[in-house]
Amino acid sequence: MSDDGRRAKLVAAKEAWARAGRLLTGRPDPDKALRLPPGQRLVESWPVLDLGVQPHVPLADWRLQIDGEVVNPVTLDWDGFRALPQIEDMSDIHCVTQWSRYDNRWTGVATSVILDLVQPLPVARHVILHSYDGYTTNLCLDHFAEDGCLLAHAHDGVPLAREHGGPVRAVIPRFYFWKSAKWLKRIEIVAVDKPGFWEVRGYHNVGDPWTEQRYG
Ligand SMILES: Nc1nc2c(c(=O)[nH]1)N[C@H]1C(S)=C(S)[C@@H](COP(=O)(O)O)O[C@H]1N2
Ligand SMILES: [Mo]
Repeated sequence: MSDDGRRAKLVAAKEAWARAGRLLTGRPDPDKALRLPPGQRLVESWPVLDLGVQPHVPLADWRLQIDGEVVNPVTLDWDGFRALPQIEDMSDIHCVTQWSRYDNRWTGVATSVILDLVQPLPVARHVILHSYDGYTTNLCLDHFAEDGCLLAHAHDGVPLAREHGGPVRAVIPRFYFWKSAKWLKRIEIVAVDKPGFWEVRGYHNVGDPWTEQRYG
């Protein structure tokens, strides 16, 4: 099947889930509720989810553009990105397709460092993440700036594999994992919200796993 065909099939299947409200359980599991959000199950493996294409971006060609409602728009190349202060953070993954994966150790640049660099204007309220595969997803600027959010280039101490979004992906642990854009290309800071790829296809605009904001 062609890439376009695969993508269309995958998108249609997930849109049907949203229409049917599948996986909504409405109640947390009392034994696991402290760490496992309602309706989720723990996995040891690390599933790969994409739109049927995994872009290959050589480090020499990789750029990250941060622009929009900011004082100082910036385009980083690989050396510029790696020269920024690096942190490590451990967090859990919760995917809307029901799997959760604990204790992911991410290395990269805190989103707060990126925001300090570009200085959002007072009108800035939302962030649109754009990826090399054409994917987009949207977040509140305040949520994007939270502790634990980073632009990651390594996972458990090894460079992030292409299938998981390398060279660099967003990691936004507080929300379902579709908000964590892989193959990150551009961070657009905006005044007016704009729903992204899954958000316009029946998925929730915010995506908090603890209140099961799967569809909306
Ligand atoms: N660029 C891009 N980012 C993406 C996606 C995608 O298709 N393209 N899928 C999202 C979804 S639905 C999930 S669950 C996670 C999956 O990340 P993983 O493949 O590393 O588990 O990436 C998210 N980020
Ligand atoms: Mo997902």
